[in-house]
Amino acid sequence: MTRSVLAGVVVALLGIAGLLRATVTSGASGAASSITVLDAWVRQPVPPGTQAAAYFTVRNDGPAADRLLAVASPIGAATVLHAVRNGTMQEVADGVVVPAHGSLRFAVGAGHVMIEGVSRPLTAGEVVPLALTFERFGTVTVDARVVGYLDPAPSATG
Ligand SMILES: [Cu+2]
Repeated sequence: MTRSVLAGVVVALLGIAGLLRATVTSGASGAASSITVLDAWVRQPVPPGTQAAAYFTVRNDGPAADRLLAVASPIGAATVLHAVRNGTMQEVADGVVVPAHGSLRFAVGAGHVMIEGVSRPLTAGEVVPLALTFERFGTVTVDARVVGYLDPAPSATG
């Protein structure tokens, strides 16, 4: 094979690779989000409390923004998304945006999920399910670890 033919083959292969990449990109640009939920944990209520706060990080590897609409858990009667502004908890009515190729962090002193009416004692170290519903991506269920009310927040999310 001569040098120029080889170069032509390489150019052709690069061209095919470019086409494949373009195809994948256009397939995904039907405004998809790609959601992963990481480092979920729940603060054990201070006895005899029935309110627990849940924290996690949401990563969106997709080309479209998404919105966290609601979080549900069988341990509580109801849940509310809370933001913290000027040191005060405020209910978030219309969800929280997760940017395209970005992340959203619910951390101590910032956003969290308030689980109201926790129906049984939670034990530090146990795992409870959280179901996060996103506008585009649908529902993702994750295991959240219960952290004792006197224990430090996990460093990844604290
Ligand atoms: Cu709150």
